[in-house]
Amino acid sequence: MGLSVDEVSRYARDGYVIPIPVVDPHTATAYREDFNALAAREGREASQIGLLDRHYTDVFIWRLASHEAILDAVESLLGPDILLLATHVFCKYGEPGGRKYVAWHQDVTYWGLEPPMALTAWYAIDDADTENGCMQVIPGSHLDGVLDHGVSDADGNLLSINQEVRVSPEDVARATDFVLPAGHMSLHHGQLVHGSLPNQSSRRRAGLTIRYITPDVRQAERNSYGRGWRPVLVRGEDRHGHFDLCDAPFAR
Ligand SMILES: O=C(O)CCC(=O)C(=O)O
Repeated sequence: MGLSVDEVSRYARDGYVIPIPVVDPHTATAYREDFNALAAREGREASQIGLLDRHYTDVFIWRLASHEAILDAVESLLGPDILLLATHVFCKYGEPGGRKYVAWHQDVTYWGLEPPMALTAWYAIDDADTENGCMQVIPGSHLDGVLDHGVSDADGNLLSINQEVRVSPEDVARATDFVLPAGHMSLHHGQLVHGSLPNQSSRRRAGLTIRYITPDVRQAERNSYGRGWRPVLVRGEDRHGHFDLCDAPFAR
């Protein structure tokens, strides 16, 4: 089932939709156990922000990135032709007094895409709330276009090149917390300004970000990882051929 008309118009106005149920609690627990096993194999340091594009190797990440409930909601916003651009785990372990955070930023700024358009699904592996550092967004900021980013001057920014966009105190005051029970997701526009504060609880807060684009978007420059994207067609058709697509890594 896709999004309601009301959700689609809220996305156009605010730049996000939340909460969207994806799987039942039993399945959410199974996905969390899959993540626990992956994190145990990779170690704490790598699991924070180092698990990039693991849908190619870890079947549970592929299952989520190609999940029909997620794609139905994404289709309501992007239309029938959908490319899976990337997946990336953002995991902040519970450490009261910890400093790992995500500075205010827009997703598309350093992705080298033209037009700079993308959509992120943030799937809650663990419950995410204010205390454990859930994502925060500035509603409507996607309407301001692509913004200049600088370098963060605080320690602990988990972003790849320590980027940060300046946000006024008024905007910070009206930021919205993305509180999500495990098994649910939010969707946000690639130009929405968002970030997250340190996890001040003793509970882990892990989320899987899943990035989608439409096939008319092309790679104009390298991304912040110094390379081009290798998307997977997850729904519909690619009539543009802008990317060297990867095959689906696992059967669906
Ligand atoms: O999980 C977070 O705290 C931030 C996620 C994020 O920045 C993103 O989706 O780009």
